[in-house]
Amino acid sequence: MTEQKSDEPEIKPFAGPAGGWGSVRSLAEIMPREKIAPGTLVELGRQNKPDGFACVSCAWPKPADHHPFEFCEEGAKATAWELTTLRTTPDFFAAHTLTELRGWRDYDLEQHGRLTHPLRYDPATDKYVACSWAEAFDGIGAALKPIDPKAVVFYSSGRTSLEASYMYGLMARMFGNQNLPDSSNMCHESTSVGLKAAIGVPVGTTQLEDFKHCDAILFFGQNVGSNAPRMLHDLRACRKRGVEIITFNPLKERGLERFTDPQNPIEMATLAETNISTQYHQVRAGGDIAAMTGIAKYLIEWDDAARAAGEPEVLDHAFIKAHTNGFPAFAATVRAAEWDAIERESGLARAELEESAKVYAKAKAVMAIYGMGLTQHVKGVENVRMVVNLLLMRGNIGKPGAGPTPVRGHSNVQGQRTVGITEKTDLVPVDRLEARYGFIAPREKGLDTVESCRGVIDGSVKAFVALGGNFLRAVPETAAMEAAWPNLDLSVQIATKLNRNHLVPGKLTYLLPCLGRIEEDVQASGPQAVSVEDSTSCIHGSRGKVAPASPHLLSEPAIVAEIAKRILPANPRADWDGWVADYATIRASIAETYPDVFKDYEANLFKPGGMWKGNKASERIWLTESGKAEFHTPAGLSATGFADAAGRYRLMTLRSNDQFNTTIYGYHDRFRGVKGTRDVLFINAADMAAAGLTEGQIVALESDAGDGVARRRDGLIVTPYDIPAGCLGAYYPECNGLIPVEHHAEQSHVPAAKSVPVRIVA
Ligand SMILES: Nc1nc2c(c(=O)[nH]1)N[C@H]1C(S)=C(S)[C@@H](COP(=O)(O)OP(=O)(O)OC[C@H]3O[C@@H](n4cnc5c(=O)[nH]c(N)nc54)[C@H](O)[C@@H]3O)O[C@H]1N2
Ligand SMILES: Nc1nc2c(c(=O)[nH]1)N[C@H]1C(S)=C(S)[C@@H](COP(=O)(O)OP(=O)(O)OC[C@H]3O[C@@H](n4cnc5c(=O)[nH]c(N)nc54)[C@H](O)[C@@H]3O)O[C@H]1N2
Ligand SMILES: [Mo]
Repeated sequence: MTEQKSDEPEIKPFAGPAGGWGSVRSLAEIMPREKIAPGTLVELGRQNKPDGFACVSCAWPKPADHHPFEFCEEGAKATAWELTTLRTTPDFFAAHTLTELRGWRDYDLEQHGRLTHPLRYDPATDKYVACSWAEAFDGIGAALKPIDPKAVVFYSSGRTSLEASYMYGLMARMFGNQNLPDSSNMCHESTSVGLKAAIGVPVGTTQLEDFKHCDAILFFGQNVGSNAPRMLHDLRACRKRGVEIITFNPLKERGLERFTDPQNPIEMATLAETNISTQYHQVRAGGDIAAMTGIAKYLIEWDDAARAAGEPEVLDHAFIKAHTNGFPAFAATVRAAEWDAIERESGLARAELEESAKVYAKAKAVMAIYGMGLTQHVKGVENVRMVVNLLLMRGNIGKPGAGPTPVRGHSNVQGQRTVGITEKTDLVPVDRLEARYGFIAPREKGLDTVESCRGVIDGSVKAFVALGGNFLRAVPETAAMEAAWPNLDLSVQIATKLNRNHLVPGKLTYLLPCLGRIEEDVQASGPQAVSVEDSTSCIHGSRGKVAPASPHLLSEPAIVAEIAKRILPANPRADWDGWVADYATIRASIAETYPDVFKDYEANLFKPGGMWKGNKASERIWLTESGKAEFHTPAGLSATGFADAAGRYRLMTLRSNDQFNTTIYGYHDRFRGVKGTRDVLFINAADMAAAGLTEGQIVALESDAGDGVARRRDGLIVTPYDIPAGCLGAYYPECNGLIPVEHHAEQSHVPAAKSVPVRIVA
């Protein structure tokens, strides 16, 4: 098979709604491309249903009262991607060197289909060659054992089940480190850090039920139409009840504007649409702290006036007094903030913020929904804290219809943290692990994603094991990372499809193919189920029923167990083989380790709507040091972490509607009107004119981080777009090479992918 070329680029505005006939047509393109057998499509009907499988796409909750088809266009694409009948076999690798494959696009690599055999990289021929599982595991064991445990990284991506994650985290700790970075480190770690400090839980406080009780929603930096489309059902139901939805996003994202339910025959036939946002504010990238400060300023002003006039208060003083800390300092800073600075930093007019504040001030229950537009900034944690500040001002946490609602990414990314995938000691019950397994667990903080990157670049990391994901492509600083990777003594990649990371070998490299979640997983005790935790802390069982892509695949728990057996001393208390034989025994061990969270785990595995793990902040019990919810006073109004300067732009790296992270499904970002290419630079028309650029001109971006490192991305098509002045948009992961590894959220280390300092080179 030869590399496929993209269609002719075509960029023109898209007039349709999110969902609608466009999404049906999009699926009609995907299914034949993946060569899906028609019968296999019945699997879509089992998606996100009790006793079905949990969708491998996003982490949006799976309702108890499900729709007949509880999937969306994106979920269907993700399913098709895994069920494809295409295969990347040893013959494929015999025909292509890695040097050659490194010239291919991400799309073309994954488009060859599922990996079928365990592979070892052969430096002599520069090719992957098939090997036996025993050879791979023995090789990995022999390579890892002599390495200082502190120099080994165990990465995981958020798709991995609770069962495999628990085993993987335990294996790392028994081996001697907590170097357990995961995709969450690039994603909602700002949430985990920010919410934990503010309200004592690292997760959102709301559930699906809250959509039935809110009367306003604040919606920051999440592209629902592409990245969590099933939420559109909940938002649409809210709009039908008259709920106000106030959106802050630099881009006019179609899903936040209009939606036609592709599963509703009447809406489809009549082309009926629901307007989603009732207010749409095109905030500058990094301008949310300023925008929220403006809203808070109005609330305080109106509250002063109301109290002076003896009218009902605007702030919930009773709640603030009983439940919070730090309000006076916060209020003083908000009072002192200048409107000029608020308008400049947010890019929004004072009158717009007044409109938002009016809605917020009269709403009785408000949810604040947000995504990467808040977390991926240098001040990403401050963004999250500011959301909490706004909610606390009117008691909008811990009552029906109210609370912070971070929209998690990968389908089990939140769950991985729940069962021990973390570099932070205080997030794991080390005492209980030690008592149960009879070992001394490491207490020294492990490496997160940014620290792992530093370690690869400076050579202190010697071995890297990846349970899923595409680390090299997902992280910043692509050039330095790819240059340093070959110095690793060992690189192990456990994956379903070929990706860029697999093409950059270490001194010894194994590529191990595993089962996907949709496939039947049969072990000694029979067919197995796994489990995942959604964005609202509900845990769901998932049972794959499709025949595996190849007879040579092993499950993730089986692969982890075999590695563990090779690198750990025998320990009868950790029964790796027993766990693999029957995953219910892994769940029993999880429940013993986390008895509060996993009560009656096995009995509730397939409970409709999932088993809720509980949330103290939602009961207004604050597990913070002070025992109260904490206001946080932001140190400044900008979230970018760098100064504005002539010619310096804020680059947002974005997902298209036709990708899942580094997996590129196709070259059609329907909602943004881009077809046949991903080499696009979205720019404000006035900026374009001022810089003397013309539409369609090919330009480069260069890093403007001031750290003396040259970073450059060529070949971008200048595309005038409705985007705030001074901001640029381009696609992730193609532009990751422009992000310095040290450009990350200060407290959470999430790479600041939504405001990258760059300049345009014509
Ligand atoms: N189909 C599909 N689904 C996915 C994924 C996928 O790639 N494809 N990825 C999954 C994963 S892992 C994750 S984390 C989520 C990601 O889902 P999102 O959180 O939606 O992440 P992004 O697509 O990166 O874009 C975030 C949005 O933030 C806006 N934005 C950028 N900068 C700012 C800012 O400074 N302020 C504000 N207010 N907004 C800003 C952008 O315009 C964009 O609309 O989706 C998950 N679901
Ligand atoms: N510039 C920029 N960078 C970003 C972001 C951004 O918005 N901008 N977003 C960040 C975010 S939010 C995230 S979550 C990360 C994503 O980082 P990762 O989670 O590391 O990347 P993915 O692209 O989701 O991983 C895709 C690969 O996972 C493997 N895979 C798929 N399914 C399975 C499975 O069931 N088991 C196993 N073992 N492997 C499987 C396949 O081989 C596939 O190639 O990227 C981050 N990087
Ligand atoms: Mo993510």
